[in-house]
Amino acid sequence: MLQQVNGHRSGSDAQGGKSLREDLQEFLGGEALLHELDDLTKVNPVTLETVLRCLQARYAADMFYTSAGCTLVALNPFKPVPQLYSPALMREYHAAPQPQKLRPHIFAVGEQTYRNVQSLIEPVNQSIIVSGESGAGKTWTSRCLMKFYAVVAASPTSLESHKIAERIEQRILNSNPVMEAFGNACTLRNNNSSRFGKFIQLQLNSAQQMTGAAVQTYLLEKTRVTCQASSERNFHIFYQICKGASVDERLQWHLPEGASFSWLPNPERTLEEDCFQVTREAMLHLGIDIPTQNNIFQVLAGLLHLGNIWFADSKDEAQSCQLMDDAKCSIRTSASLLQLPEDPLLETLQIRTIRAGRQQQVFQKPCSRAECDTRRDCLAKLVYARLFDWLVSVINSSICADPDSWTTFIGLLDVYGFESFPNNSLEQLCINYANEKLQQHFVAHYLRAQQEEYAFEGLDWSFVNYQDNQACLDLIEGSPISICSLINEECRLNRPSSAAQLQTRIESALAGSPCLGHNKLSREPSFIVVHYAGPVQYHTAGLVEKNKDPVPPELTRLLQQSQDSLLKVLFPMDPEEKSQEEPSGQSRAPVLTVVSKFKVLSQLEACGLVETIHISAAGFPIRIPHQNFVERYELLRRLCTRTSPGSHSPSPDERHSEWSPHTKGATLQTLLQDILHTLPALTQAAATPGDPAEATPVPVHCGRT
Ligand code: AOV
Ligand code: MG
Repeated sequence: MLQQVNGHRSGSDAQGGKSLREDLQEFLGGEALLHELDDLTKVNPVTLETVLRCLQARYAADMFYTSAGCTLVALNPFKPVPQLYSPALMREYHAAPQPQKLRPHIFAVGEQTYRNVQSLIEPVNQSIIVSGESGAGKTWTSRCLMKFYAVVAASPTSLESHKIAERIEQRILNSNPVMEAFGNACTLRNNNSSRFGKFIQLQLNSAQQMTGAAVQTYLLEKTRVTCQASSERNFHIFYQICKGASVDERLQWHLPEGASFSWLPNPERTLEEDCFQVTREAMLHLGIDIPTQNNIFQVLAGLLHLGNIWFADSKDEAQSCQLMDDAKCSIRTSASLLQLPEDPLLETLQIRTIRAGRQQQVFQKPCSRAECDTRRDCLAKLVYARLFDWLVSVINSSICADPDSWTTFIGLLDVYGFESFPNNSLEQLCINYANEKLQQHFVAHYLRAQQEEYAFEGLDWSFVNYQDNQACLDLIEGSPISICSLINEECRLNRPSSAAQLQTRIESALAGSPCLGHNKLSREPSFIVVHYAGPVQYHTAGLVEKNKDPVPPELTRLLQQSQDSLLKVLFPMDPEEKSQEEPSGQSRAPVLTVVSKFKVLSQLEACGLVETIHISAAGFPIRIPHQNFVERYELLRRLCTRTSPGSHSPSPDERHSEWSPHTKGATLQTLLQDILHTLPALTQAAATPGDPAEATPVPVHCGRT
């Protein structure tokens, strides 16, 4: 361990002038073996170019995992590599005395995390954050980790509930196809792109067996239900129903073969028929019985028909917009599938109710065609978002453990990756903001904290510069003025303001931010945020309206009238129900055209990978809290004190100061050196135990954390 630290230090400090080729040839004996370099902290010098070349060589040699200090770099193979994920390999990593000494692999991270939970001193909850751009392989990786824990942390007992006896870990795995069917979609970047963030807590008992799990989701991109960018698709589940339903089900849900739905673009492609069965079986295993499933699919079919309702412009403002001829059948079918009365459904879409004056008098105003469309979309998004949340709660109740049955957990975080399209809106701002926060967490907890720790402990350390994204976060969320606060203020003021005005406000109020750019070439009102992963241009048109996410109360009231048993659960009767209860983030999805591909190079920059490698290579691999260190090595110290004649037994005060974390140069490294130096003496002491009162205390020190 100690040699490793020393080796890393000299490796990265010393020979900065040599080329990677020379250096690697020295290290490996030839360029041909570049791919053998499985730890990026061994690359010398560490630059974007050298790291990239090493990763490229490994990728070409089908080596998809590479260590980078405390992190693991996973490259997406974009092809099946089943041998890389076999249960036999999982067991190999699990059984290895030092899994980190095996080839870098997600299982090594999984196993180390699993061991960290049950550390020698006290159990500590652990979380694994999978980060990367959209399509990088985050969801795949977190699925792999779940499968890994299902094997290595399997509980010996079966559970008997929902009339299905099965292992809890199997049920936890079953949550994946269900959540992905309802929450993932095909985008320009990824055929199975997560359109929500997910944190799953795998709960372990004191024997480190998985007894249950809890899922938390973040900000589903519900706008996708009603609007998909060109070449993108709606959520998978809609296609699965349309392609996988049986003849009877088609009749029941009014989904004849070849029917076309405006909310279902690009239906040709993929094997959704098979997926439907997988989704249904997984739902069944989670306790969602066939009638409930059918109810869900019937409601979703109702939404698809709702999407085929179109209005014609009204010639007279005082008159409601009328339905287009071919939409009449759609509204009837939709009303019947959603078990809603047809006339009130149509009226709710056509007529706005306004309450005004002190008495809150009710006025009715016919909506314009655009307003009718917005209300129709709003209705669908409202139903889908509630259905998704309800599904998550059902999944949670199916996989949750008895609170007394678990003591620790391993958390897995899988969010949507960083996105930049030609036209970015509130959705991308939220997604990229989430990624910016994650990056800050990493910067704060690894890059910054570790270096500050070294400085605090008086180590000889030259600070490694890293890209701190605090300025970008200040721009987005800071106080008192930021992009979010300005958009929120516009929502609060509820005044008509144009996209150009919002752009001007943002640009003048936040002009001092180094992360705010302005694209002078763009004709559309927009602003640019220079994210850690690259600049993104956000269009201001519709931003405020999207952020408001207004849900007309009439829509909720209408859905409360449904006779459908699922909708009754999703929209319970509640006279107090407020109209503005929905979380913000709803919007018409931006019209996306071509996505610029990110290069591998920019991904490395985006991850702060090079800085991570620098700090890891030069840093210390093990950090133990002071108190834990004292407890763990106290025995060693006592043995040491026996070795030197003339020493005395230290008082508690003396003992504390000997172990003080604030001693200059107090590092684990020096401590271990001291211990190693005393080993011969220790052996001697063990052979001829002397009077502790005669021993001199060995000057050992320890790191604070
Ligand atoms: P993401 O989660 O990072 O994107 P995914 O995990 O969905 O990306 O991966 C995208 C696709 O790459 C998967 O559907 C697989 O086809 C393929 N893939 C990824 N990792 C592997 C692997 N280890 N082996 C084989 N194929 C793989 V996003 O959810 O878009 O941010 O919002
Ligand atoms: Mg994903």
